[in-house]
Amino acid sequence: MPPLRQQAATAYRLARARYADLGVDAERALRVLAGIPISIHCWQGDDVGGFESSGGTLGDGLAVTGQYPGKARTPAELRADFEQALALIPGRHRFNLHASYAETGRRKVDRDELSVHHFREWIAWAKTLKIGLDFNQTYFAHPNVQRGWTLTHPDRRIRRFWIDHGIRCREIGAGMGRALGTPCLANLWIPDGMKDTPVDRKGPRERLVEALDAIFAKKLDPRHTVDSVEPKLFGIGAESYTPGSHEFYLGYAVSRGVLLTLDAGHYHPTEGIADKISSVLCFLPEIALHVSRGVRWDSDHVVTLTDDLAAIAQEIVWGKFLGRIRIGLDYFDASINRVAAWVIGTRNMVRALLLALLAPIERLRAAERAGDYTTRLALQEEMKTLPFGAVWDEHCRRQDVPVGEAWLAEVQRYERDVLARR
Ligand code: RNT
Ligand code: ZN
Repeated sequence: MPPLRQQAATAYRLARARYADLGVDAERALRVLAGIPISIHCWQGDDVGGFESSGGTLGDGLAVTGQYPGKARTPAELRADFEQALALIPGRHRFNLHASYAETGRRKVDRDELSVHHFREWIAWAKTLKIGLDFNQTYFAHPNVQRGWTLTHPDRRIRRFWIDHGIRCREIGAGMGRALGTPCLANLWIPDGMKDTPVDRKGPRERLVEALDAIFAKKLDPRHTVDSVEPKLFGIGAESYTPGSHEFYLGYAVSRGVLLTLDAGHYHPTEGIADKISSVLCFLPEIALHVSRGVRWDSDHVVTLTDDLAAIAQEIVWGKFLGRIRIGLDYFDASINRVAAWVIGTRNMVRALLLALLAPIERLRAAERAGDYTTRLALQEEMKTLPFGAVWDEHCRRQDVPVGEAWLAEVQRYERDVLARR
């Protein structure tokens, strides 16, 4: 048997011909795919821990479960782990930081005092890797999250603290984008909500509008940073009410000209985000995604190649929205090797995009336009057994990352040599 890489090249030649018969250009699909960046979240590497000296506990609507050994304890470890993951993922991607990953040395710097200076090591590292950075404001794991309130807190002083945090974070995003020459997405999600039925649903929302307007008051250069707001239907401890609901932020994003972040785990368990994409893009120039996998609730399981994921990728590709959607990931599993979690989830996101790129979409569209739903259904089902795997392997081969499951041995070696010694 020839080695795997050689087999892959042969299989690809056959697959390419098969796709060509259907009017699909596999070469073009690979070219497009190579240019799609995924914003990979830092927080899978250390269970959303961050590096603040205060070391607050997580909570505030977020929960990480599992005790797999070897999590990153320092920024240097997180960077090394991520580099290992990147070496196993085809394509050029981005790294998505949270404000709680600031490096402040021995000094305690509170969230309302952070500046781009505290991220200079991250920026220098991103520069050497030639990757872009994205950023998230951190409204959890802090003593000023009180009774589940941050930007909607009834106390003006607490609101002010968080508003200042938001302002600082936007400036940090701009600094990152300026330094790296690629606009940084500065995303905002707050955990605010109520466990039980509120009697005042309006007040917190009015306070939130005011707080957001204060945060976004200053216009920043979109070549450096763009803002986004992330709605959520519910959270742990906020089962009955969240002021920052989908309707709230959709209205806010449209009226204020900021992006909307659709997180796959933030809706009713049977409600997918794929169908929302073309709706919100009728009214917003750009959106962001937090691709995640909820299991019964917003559990943030590692992204797998599900029908939900395939549907998201189809909407992005078939809707010709690639230039208007910033694809990011959001999950955290501490029960498996964390480097593997990054690799599995990101490879699946890329795989789903490739599947969509390889669909005979012109024929499907023509059938649908003609009302020929028989052909549409027949093709949709035939698509599922086309030789997709051969094109995927070819992508990995060309991008110089392990083909097939060979990446797993690299992760196991890294676990033995590095993670197990922590
Ligand atoms: C929480 C949101 C948010 C966080 C990260 C850590 O439900 O999805 O995006 O997961 O910011
Ligand atoms: Zn999210």
